Amino acid sequence: MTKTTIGTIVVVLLVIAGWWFMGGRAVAPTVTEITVQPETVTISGSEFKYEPATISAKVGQTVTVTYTNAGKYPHNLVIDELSFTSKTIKAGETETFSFVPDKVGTFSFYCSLPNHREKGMVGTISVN
Ligand SMILES: [Cu+2]
Repeated sequence: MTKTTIGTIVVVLLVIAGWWFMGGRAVAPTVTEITVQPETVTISGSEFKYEPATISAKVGQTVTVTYTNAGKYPHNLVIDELSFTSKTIKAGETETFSFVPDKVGTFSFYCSLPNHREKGMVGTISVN
């Protein structure tokens, strides 16, 4: 056999191996998701914390929050970077509100009633 023949055989084997390797997984092309599905989050606020204190969302996604005030004082939820302020929710009440993140980043949400943020009523929303 000449070097050229051996080279040709090697190339043919590589092509066959590649075809076999790809055939197992590349069945259908991946379709990029365009529609962002809405997100529903349940948050409980009390003295002086949020539960959960970490939530995540996507840009352009409608985030609907069901917020229960499980504490004794009124509380709310503010996200400065997303220009969002909920109404103030009284003790024992539940409110539902929505916002749509318009930028990527990690932002704080907090209770804007006097001193509540300072006492620890802060959470984090990561938007990607
Ligand atoms: Cu509060």
